[in-house]
Amino acid sequence: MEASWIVAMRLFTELKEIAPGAVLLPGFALSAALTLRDGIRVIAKEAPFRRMSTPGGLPMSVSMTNCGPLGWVTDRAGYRYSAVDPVSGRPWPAMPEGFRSLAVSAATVAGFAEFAPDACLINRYAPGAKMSPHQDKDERDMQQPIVSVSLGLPAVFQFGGLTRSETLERIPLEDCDVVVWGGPARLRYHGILPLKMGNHPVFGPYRYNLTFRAAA
Ligand code: MD6
Ligand code: FE
Repeated sequence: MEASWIVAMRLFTELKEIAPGAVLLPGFALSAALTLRDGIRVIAKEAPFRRMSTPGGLPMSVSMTNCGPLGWVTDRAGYRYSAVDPVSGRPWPAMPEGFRSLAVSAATVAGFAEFAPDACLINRYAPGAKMSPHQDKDERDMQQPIVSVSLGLPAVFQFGGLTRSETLERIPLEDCDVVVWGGPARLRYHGILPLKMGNHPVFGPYRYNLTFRAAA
């Protein structure tokens, strides 16, 4: 991205530091919301949302699909990235250019100019769905950040330390908020509290979360 464009983007972007290496960009995805909704619809036709099982065999409460060269999957064999959708046996749908450019812009304003995502996990939360605290450590290059886009219903993000025992801070995430995290924050524990019921004018009774990663 051109240097003058990055300077201009920084001027107009609200940036809140959550922790060293982790920033919240409130409303950063607002201008892309309809593009993202339409993209999710197309992707879900090809690779439907499904509740995957943890290695322990329990179904996750969050429904998931992926787009891009690699997709995050879990089953009895463990957590990993796969180039094919295990349901269809075909490659994951391509990552729409509007998805990729949003993620790269967010990473760039947050100070990670070299972000090159090859995976986009799409999480869908219905009321009651949650994500227990975990670390994201299935990616090969821990120097690259993760870009996380929240869409639809609001949620409470839990944000901890580098060990499971540290207390979790609660950060409210609204529709179109983007969180970028990397560097010293990359391996912090985090989760999502059970989603409250609601209805969003664009996304209906769900919260969607797109997490972009450089997995390979
Ligand atoms: C979610 N997000 O927001 C779940 N992981 O629904 C994550 O697990 C996550 O938001 C790594 C980095 C950012 C995230
Ligand atoms: Fe995560």
